[in-house]
Amino acid sequence: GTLAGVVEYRNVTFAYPGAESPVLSNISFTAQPGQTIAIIGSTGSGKTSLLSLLPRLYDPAEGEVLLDGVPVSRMDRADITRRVALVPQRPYLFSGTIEHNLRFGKTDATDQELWEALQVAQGDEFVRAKKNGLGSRISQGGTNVSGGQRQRLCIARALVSRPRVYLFDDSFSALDVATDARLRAALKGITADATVIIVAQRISTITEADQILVLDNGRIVDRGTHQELLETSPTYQEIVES
Ligand code: TTP
Ligand code: MG
Repeated sequence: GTLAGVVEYRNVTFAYPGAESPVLSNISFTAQPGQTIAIIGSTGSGKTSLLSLLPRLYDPAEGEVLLDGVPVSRMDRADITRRVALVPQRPYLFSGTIEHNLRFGKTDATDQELWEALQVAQGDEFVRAKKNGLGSRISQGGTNVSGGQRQRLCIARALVSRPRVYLFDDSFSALDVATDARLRAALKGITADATVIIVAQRISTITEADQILVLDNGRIVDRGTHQELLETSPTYQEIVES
């Protein structure tokens, strides 16, 4: 079959424009289709910055980010956007209907696809409860829905676009533990052959990840499964105990 959704960071070092010191140093990892890779680390450790390099919100100073073996620096952003969906840490909704927000990036999605995505994202109930359903209006910035609802709509939007690679930046932390667990269980089916990279705060969100990268001050200090890290990584143990 064709390779689709292989993500590779190769010795990536990155500093924000104008900044003196890098926020990411020598980052290397590979994520394969069918895998879930989790990134964990304290605030400011560089998790959001790391994700931002794949959709080319920024380009690294050194090293390469590759998608299916091709450096993303040689791909145009529209091509990357078709294959990679980023659910940002501060999910953004624009003024318009829920339907309009969900179809962003895949305008020809059917209503059934929208409802399926909402169901996986645990957002179907609150949308159905609204008088106008999918036609309900969202105000600029999504201020008329709660933080957790906004997150679920942004997750549903990513699902509607059917990417090869999903990037979830802390997308589950505004959800209660039970909703988080239901959402991830539903997500498993729909993302089974995609590549999933999850930034998380909560350990329970990532215990089943194929690989967990522990980020500290812009470096991957440890990597492994939950069980391996419990046995080998003092930094991970600290996070688990916190
Ligand atoms: P982040 O990559 O935002 O760190 P994080 O995502 O791990 O943190 P959190 O858990 O709070 O979400 O930031 C890493 C460093 O980069 C930090 O010193 C802030 C800096 N930074 C910028 O200078 N500009 C930016 O646009 C961002 C996102 C971060
Ligand atoms: Mg972040």
